[in-house]
Amino acid sequence: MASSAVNSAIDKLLNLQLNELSASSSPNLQKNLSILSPQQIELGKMLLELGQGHLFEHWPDPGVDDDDKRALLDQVSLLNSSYPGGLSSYIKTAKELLADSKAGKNPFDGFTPSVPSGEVLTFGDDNFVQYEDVGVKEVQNAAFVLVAGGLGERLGYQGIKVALPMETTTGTCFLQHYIESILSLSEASFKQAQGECRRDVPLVIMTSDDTHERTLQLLESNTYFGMKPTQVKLLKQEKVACLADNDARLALDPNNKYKIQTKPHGHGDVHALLYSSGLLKEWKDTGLRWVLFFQDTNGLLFKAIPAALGVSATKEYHVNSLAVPRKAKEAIGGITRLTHTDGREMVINVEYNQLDPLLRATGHPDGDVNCETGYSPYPGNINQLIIELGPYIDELSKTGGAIKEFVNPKYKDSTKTEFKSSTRLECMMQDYPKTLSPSARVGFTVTETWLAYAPVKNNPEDAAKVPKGNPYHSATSGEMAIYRANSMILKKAGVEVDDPVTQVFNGQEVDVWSRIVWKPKWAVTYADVKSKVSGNNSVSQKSTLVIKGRDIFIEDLSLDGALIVDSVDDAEVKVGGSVHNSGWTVESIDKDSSELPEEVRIRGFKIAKNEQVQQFYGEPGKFSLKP
Ligand code: UGB
Repeated sequence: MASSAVNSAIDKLLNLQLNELSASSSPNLQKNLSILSPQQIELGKMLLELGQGHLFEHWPDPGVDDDDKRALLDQVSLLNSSYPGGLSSYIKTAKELLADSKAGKNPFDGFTPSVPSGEVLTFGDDNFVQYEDVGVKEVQNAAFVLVAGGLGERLGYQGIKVALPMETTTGTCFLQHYIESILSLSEASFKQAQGECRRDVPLVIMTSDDTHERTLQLLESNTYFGMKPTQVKLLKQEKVACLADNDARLALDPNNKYKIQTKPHGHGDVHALLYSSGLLKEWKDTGLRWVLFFQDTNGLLFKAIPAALGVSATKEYHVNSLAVPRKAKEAIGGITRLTHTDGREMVINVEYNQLDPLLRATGHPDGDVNCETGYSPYPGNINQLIIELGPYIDELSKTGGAIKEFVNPKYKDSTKTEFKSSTRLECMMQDYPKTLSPSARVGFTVTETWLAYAPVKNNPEDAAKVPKGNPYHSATSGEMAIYRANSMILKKAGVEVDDPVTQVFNGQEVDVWSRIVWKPKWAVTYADVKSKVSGNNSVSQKSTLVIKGRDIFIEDLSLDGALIVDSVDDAEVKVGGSVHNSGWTVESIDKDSSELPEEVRIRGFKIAKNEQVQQFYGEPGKFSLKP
């Protein structure tokens, strides 16, 4: 009885919808109504209202490809629910942005750029050490968010980028290093804030269909690298519909006429995802104050995080972007003060492809060039944002996390009527401050590049073409940057570390420093390093020093070879004396050699382990290693 009532209601609905649709121009959809559910019919109607009738033009009679037709509408349902405001909002914005693009409208119309001022840090001075101290205390009140949905097309690596070894001396991958850094920082933070209850600092990873399964697998097969599984949340971003023309007609997949082609929407999705997940509110309720955003392949970043968080807390910044001196034309955005003719002002990232045209259009005929310092006057955005949670939630409650989008169609010719291939709307996480009120405290913190920024983004061929003097941003330079930073930090702490030698790998000239690597549990701040190094120490250029245990103290060590020391947390080990052996060497390899794994080929070198002193202290107690 009840079911026949439901059936007759559905029939009525179908008839009603059928009549509504007859007035429209999609006979093919109309004749297929009987194979669709009421929800699917609603979505079909919505598409017609949005001018998307072409999606049904090729639909055959019922009985042919019915599952495919339903699958298309299921995909529409997902595209509709995963975009703030749904597909109608997506198409409306797309039409506006495509019209602006066709008219050649400059997104910065009316704005004049100038160089902003921010907090400039010098590694190791008193100011830096103080900020680090404040920052470490704050870590207990922070949540970390890693955006890792990008496929890394520029790098061309087959795997996910967070699984790449950050350096090949120990083979530690980026994700392991990030997690261990967060765990060690929160341990240090807890120790400082004695008496307070201990929190598991949350980590969110934004993934996409391209990275989700493999990220989860990497975590699960490594027992979350020491984090509690409940501490880590994966939020998957969905792709957005591609646009075939200036009328924002959705593009069908060239290989499947029952599928809308989709592409990534950009890292800006992270804000809407965090908001809709409910996590922000949960964090606020447990007393958290900061959200730290970071990217997938920067092995140096955590060296700058404590000080930058200290700056946020001291200056009470609602938004703090980390920056480094930028070389003109380097593929990182420039942090810029934009002043509008109507008086509006903001400090915001201008993306690397937009900075040059903006400067040229506003009285700087040379565009994006270095100034007398040898760097662009605009600090380079490294997309590490520290956002204060309270004001962040207030803002997202208004916007739902939607970020100002842009579109970048490649036109067939100057009439700008047709695209070479479909396009889509995109958004960037650093554009979050664009909607903030002028009273919001938005600042930035500049640190030295060697300390904070060495991403792995470019494949060997493209890296070798980078203009001389500009950073390569490759797996080769990313690894060498770890050794350089650790060598520079030890030097600052009083260790005599030999100068580097210059070598060429995969067509890139790099400085090869001693291969010095330590686990975050040994040191997460400069103060930690200083407290663990004393006396007269020296490390030769050919040396490798790997410190894995927490309480390992280096005192009067002369190293010329390879030394690897590990210990359990309750063991205290003093390492000194003279270590001399043939060590581990950095050897050139052929990047086209099919016998070597891709992780090695993209670097152009491998580490040959010839001879070493290696000690593991597995029992609690006090020990001394003096070979
Ligand atoms: N990412 C996602 O999670 N989802 C996406 O849809 C896309 C990317 P890229 P890009 O610091 O070096 C940025 O591609 O976009 C993740 C800044 O815009 O590596 O060219 C992805 O997994 C630029 O201003 O970088 O440039 C990765 O973790 C500058 O700061 C991150 O987003 C530059 O990064 C960045 O994606 C930089």
